Amino acid sequence: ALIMKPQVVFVLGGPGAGKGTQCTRIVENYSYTHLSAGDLLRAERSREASEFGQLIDSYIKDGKIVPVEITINLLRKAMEETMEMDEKKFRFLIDGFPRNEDNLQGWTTVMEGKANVKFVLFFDCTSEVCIDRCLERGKSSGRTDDNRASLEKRIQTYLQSTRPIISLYEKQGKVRTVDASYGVDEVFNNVKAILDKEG
Ligand code: UP5
Ligand code: MG
Repeated sequence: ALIMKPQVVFVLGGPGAGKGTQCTRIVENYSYTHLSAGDLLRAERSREASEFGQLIDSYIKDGKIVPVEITINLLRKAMEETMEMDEKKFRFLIDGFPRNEDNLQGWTTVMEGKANVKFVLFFDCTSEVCIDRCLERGKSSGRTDDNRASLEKRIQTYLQSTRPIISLYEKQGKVRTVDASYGVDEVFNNVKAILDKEG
């Protein structure tokens, strides 16, 4: 069978900006497969035989970014498995990645030429909105990083390491920004306008 080159949209934004929520909505309405780097890392953390469980656990609690060798392998495997099961599934939302220089370098090393990054979908809102949403979710999420101490570190990591990556793509004209501070439906309307225009 003819294997299509994966078409990728990177989905970025602060912790709790609504990346996962909006990706779910996109998948319901467009032919994309949602891969959350954070979800893949959490799944790997809980895999009994994983050699990285403890490392991932401590990085996530500390709001630090896991070494890319681990993340890129999880992403690559997930993309390959998706495309092996259904060759029509070659369009991916990669949610929460790349978050820093190390991530970007790892992506380039492993995926350059093998996948096409169409654009970055950037969910933009203030740190206050991010913190409020994560603390609210923390009442029931069971996530080890939805507490004030971890959140402060996640926000810092986002501002120091992830924003510069978004700026880098901005200079290449590759960022589509959505104001993420509105309600879920309103945000999704703006997402739709972008996807209807760009696929
Ligand atoms: N909510 C969503 N949209 C809303 C709206 N418009 N109005 C009101 N409420 C809204 O949403 C968060 C909460 O807000 C939910 O309760 C939702 O109902 C509500 P969600 O859609 O989950 O937001 P999201 O942006 O996905 O938030 P998340 O917490 O997942 O973002 P993070 O980027 O912090 O988390 P992620 O899982 O990507 O990463 C976690 C950690 O993993 C990182 O800190 C890092 O340690 C590690 N990691 C890596 O090391 N490398 C990676 O590549 C990826 C992750
Ligand atoms: Mg998420």
